[in-house]
Amino acid sequence: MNKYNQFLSFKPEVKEALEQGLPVVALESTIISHGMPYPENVKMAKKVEDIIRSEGAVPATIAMMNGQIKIGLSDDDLETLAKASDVVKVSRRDIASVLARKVIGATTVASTMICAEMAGIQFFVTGGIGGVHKGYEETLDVSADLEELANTNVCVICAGAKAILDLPRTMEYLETKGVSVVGYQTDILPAFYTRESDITLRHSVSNAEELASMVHAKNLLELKGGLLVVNPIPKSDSLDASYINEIIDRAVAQSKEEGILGKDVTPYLLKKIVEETKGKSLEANLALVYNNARVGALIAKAYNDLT
Ligand code: PSU
Ligand code: MN
Repeated sequence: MNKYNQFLSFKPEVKEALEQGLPVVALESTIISHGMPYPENVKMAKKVEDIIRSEGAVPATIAMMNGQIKIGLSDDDLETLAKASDVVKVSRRDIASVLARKVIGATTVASTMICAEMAGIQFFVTGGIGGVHKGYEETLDVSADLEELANTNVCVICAGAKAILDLPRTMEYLETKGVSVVGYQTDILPAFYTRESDITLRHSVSNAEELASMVHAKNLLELKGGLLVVNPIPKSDSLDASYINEIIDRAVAQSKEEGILGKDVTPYLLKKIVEETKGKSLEANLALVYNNARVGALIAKAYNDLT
């Protein structure tokens, strides 16, 4: 299909959709392997794909196996990613090593964007992105997701970034890098478990068609980089802000005490928060991913209708 072919292995459903010019939505796999516990993770992965199909688009969950970048996974692949304990969390810097060593890799937002672009997929649905971590002055912990949004032309649909991150600094970073952050039916940056943060957005759309025409303009102008759509968690599934933020602050403090560093920080915090909320955060996480899947499929379809 293209020059990356040697490393890309397409699921037939995805290959046909791309060849026929049908709307395709990419999905990441770190959320499966490192973002949620088993078996909720595999249930989530399948349901997200079903939602995308039922909205008239084709899902392509991305991961690395046997030296190949898989664009679209079988049920067995999803089960492996959900269960295996030795899955590598793959960001940009890990891609070449994981492919060369032929080990199993789960892709983050950053690496899923890279692979989606290689595969010719423009839209990508996830839960939340990585960003500037709290206390970054000490650690320099800034997710590679932000740099990827600056450079790679994929539209990412998420529910904002959760308060494990420093949201104002995350937004400053995106502003510096020229990334449009667009509220889907909101003027306020959603904070993952909650519908609102303290941050007002510069751009918002009221429907998928408006968003699709933004992506269209950006593509015609060949403006480099991604576009971040932030879609608030449904009201009925959102958590109380003071309740969840207190738990998050404790988890962050504990991660510092335990000296958690590098790529282990985000999975550590996600796990701690699920434990501390006795699964309530997981329920919210599932609900927002499903909501993003629906909106992502609508946007991919609207873009297709436009081009
Ligand atoms: N935020 C979530 N859930 C997740 C992640 C982030 O609410 O599962 C995952 C995504 O794969 C994201 C990655 O790309 O964590 C960011 O990790 P890091 O902070 O190490 O870049
Ligand atoms: Mn980091």
